[in-house]
Amino acid sequence: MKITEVKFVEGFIRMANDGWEQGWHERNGGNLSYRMKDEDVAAVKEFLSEDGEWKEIGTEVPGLANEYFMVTGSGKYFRNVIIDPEDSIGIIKVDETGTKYQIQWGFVNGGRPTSELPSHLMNLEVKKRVTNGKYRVVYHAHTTNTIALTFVLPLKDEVFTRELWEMATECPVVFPSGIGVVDWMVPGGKDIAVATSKLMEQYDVAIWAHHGMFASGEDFDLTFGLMHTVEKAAEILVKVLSITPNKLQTITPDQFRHLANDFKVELPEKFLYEK
Ligand code: 2HA
Ligand code: ZN
Repeated sequence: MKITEVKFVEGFIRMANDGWEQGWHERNGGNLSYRMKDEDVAAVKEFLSEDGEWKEIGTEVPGLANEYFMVTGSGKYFRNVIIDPEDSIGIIKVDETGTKYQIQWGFVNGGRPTSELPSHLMNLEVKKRVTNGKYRVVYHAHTTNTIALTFVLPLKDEVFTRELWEMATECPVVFPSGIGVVDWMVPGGKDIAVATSKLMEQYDVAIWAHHGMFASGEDFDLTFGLMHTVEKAAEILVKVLSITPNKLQTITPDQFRHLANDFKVELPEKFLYEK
């Protein structure tokens, strides 16, 4: 069996390619990470090597000590993942202190994990804790319409959540806890990782102003679907705002409360403010 035939590897590659086909990954834009299950590690054990150097993550993730992750590579193109996975993606292990990682598979041409590794691992650590280990995927993409909105909407969680909820009835059901927004920051380091992972304590989605989006979920389908739903809502809002700054009608706070009741989701009142 080839490693690319193992189910989680297939799922990872398919998700990367789906993102590319959406137009969210110009050049080397975006990155993807997956916290592997014990059975995933067992399924690829024969392909893993423990000879690699231990390198600094650039932050501390003690809650992920000794865990394995599949991640996209720094400077690698999502467009190439499907044709050359061994070059574009890799498997890393985090050490027992949660400060170092070792490449155990992939990145065959001297590559290394995504420049956003601190954000990915800190988000995965928070999500592992707050979901009791359920969430395993963190996805970052340069979603066109969501980025466009960061130039015209106030950079506030309440505003992005409410405006995007109004764009499609399914939205509050798909992301009932809402969306967090990070002001413009330098990407690739610990500071933006700390800011994003703080938002991930309560949200499954975080928007980076003038940059892109982070989404997290249980598996590849749910995480891709979440990113897709938010970006679709953003596309509708861009179209609406392009027609007129004033909506003639929309979904009202009371209608959201009614929906929450029937669909058995909890919608925080902070998003249902009167305008
Ligand atoms: O180039 O998207 O945020 C990868 C990125 C950095
Ligand atoms: Zn980016």
